[in-house]
Amino acid sequence: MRRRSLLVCLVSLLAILPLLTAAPAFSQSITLKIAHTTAPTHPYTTMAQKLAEQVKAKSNGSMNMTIHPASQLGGERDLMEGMQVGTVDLVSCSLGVAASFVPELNVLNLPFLFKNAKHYSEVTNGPIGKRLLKAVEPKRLVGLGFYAPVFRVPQNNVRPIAAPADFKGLRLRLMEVPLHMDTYKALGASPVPLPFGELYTALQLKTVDGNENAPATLYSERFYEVQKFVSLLPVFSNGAILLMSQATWNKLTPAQREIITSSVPDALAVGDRDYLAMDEKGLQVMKGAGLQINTPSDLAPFREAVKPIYAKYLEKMPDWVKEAFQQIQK
Ligand code: EAX
Repeated sequence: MRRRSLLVCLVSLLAILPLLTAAPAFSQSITLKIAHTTAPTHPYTTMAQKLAEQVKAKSNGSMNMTIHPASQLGGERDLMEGMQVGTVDLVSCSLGVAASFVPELNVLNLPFLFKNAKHYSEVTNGPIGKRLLKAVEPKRLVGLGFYAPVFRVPQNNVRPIAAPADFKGLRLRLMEVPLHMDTYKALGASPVPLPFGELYTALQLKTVDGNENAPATLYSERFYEVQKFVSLLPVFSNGAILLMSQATWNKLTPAQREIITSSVPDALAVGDRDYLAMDEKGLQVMKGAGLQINTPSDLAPFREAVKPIYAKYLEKMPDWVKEAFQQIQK
């Protein structure tokens, strides 16, 4: 009798064990946090609003998202780490900072890589983009998509940039991204790495002479209020990646995952549309505010100056990324 009741206990214990050990699946209704560093008016926010709206509709209100802009939950580094430990569910992050966690993404950060917005979208929405999204998984992240087919351009208080020599001695705020820092050093500037949330004050107090970002962001963050010159030199893609925490993903049911992934394309399309429109609007407003806007006529000397950056960063890459670079250059 004793042996029998022991056996029954053992069998029932084995039966419930998986339930005890599995990551607690989300209950019926869930609320996910999506975070980023830019203003509530920025395309990162309109993208997130579209995603939240679609997910809520497709889940009959059982899946909700709260949007946390303007570095409310921390800078991009904090947000990436937050996803890795599961305290932040989704993040819209610059490719620059994301590549500090997923080095393969740096192939998209190489200077003067993309010819235009269309080229960026074709590459990031194509086989190369799909493979790069898979490359984030070993870092406890889930890659949902790329967007923001716009470019980062320099802005400063000292002089217009028409040739590499014009960067000489310019203290430029950059993201804490080694590839970006090395590139602007190669162009002759003095890079100053600074979290995004501290930039407006640094420009106002003149602890830096300038910064670089998409016209949409130079506008949404009102940096133009404390700057004089914008030079339409597309040094870097200002591409962004939408990521989810793997810990969060693992808690979702297959149906909930499907609702998220099927809602992403429309949300990213809104992000692209608003970024391109706000880039235009931003340049108009900056012109209206008296900023001098110039377009360097010859990119060749700039390309020449940054050539060593390709060698330095590609040599560290796996072969498939080197091949992807060759593809992109075609
Ligand atoms: O991704 O830090 C930056 O300049 C980024 O553009 C910003 O965080 C948004």
